[in-house]
Amino acid sequence: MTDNNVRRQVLYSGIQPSGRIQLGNYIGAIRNFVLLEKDYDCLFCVVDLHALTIRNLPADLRRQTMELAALYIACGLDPKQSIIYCQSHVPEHAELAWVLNCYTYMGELSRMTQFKDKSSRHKDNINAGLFTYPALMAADILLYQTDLVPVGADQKQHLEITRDIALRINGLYGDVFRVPEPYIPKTTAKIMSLTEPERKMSKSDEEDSFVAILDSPDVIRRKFKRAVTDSLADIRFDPDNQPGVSNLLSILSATSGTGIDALVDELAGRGYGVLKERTAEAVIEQLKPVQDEFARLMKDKAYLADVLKENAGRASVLAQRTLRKLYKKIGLYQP
Ligand code: ATP
Ligand code: LTN
Repeated sequence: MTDNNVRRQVLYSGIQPSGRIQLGNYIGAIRNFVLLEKDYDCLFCVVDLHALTIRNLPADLRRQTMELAALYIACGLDPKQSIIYCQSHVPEHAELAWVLNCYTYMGELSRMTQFKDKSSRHKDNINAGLFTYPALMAADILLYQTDLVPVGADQKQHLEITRDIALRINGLYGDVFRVPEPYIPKTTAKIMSLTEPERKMSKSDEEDSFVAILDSPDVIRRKFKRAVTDSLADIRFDPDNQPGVSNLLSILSATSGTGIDALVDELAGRGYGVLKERTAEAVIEQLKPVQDEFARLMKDKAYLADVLKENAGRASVLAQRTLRKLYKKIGLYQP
């Protein structure tokens, strides 16, 4: 964090180590973190406690946690400047989440689309953590007096409930929390599944539905070749009627930097095969430097462990300030 006296704005975001990081996470979230890093005091969290809301094998969860930390750095984030850390290493997250749970209503939580979506996909494991997930997410954000939260469009509702909880507590006890603003990119906020383009791309879905950031070029080509399109044989950007083709155009535009209208003009009259090939190649090229840097970092686990340890310490100092202030305000006796 900066040394001068002017308070820089705080930016916070998190990703779950619940699977292999996919293209939507990259385009909708991580890529923007890198652009914002220089203008804010940033914290980027591996939200491993959130990942417990879905069943993982312990060995997978451990590996994915390390991989996500490495991926943040491989994508260009600087762990000396920004605080890149793991949620479970900073116990204040769980402590604040408990308090926020007591200021969050069942009615609010039951309106969350992520809860409805995940509980319908994991019917055998509709646990209380899945239900109260937004209170833990609010704790992540509010602990650091966050100003800005860059996320994909799917997280908008969770940001709204975070703001509501902050305003509720501030209303009752005076200014405890800064009320955060979402930062949701307009054009690429939602990358859709390759096999069910009406649904968002998600790392916990079946393998062919998403492109993992670490997929090899051959796998990426194969996944795009199999991507669901339609029978209209017309390359147009029309997400309602041609969701598959429109999603490919969004991905191609996001990775090549060419606007969607220019791509539609250029590809008019050509087959879907060409669109798929072009998209696959643009994605491969964009991911190559990230993959190379990731491979290098994963060879140095001691470095990654040091980064996580040191940064958890930096985060904890900040988190304790907010927690102490809140405990006092709400009447928890503090000797
Ligand atoms: P899971 O399937 O485990 O819920 P996920 O792939 O949805 O995972 P998260 O860890 O929930 O990923 O999200 C990390 C970040 O990536 C969030 O900011 C989220 O908004 C963003 N994100 C996730 N999926 C997409 C997507 N398809 N398009 C754009 N942004 C996305
Ligand atoms: N809920 C988010 C992940 C997440 C998060 C956060 C994002 C947990 N805590 C704090 C931003 C800020 C998700 O499922 N994508």
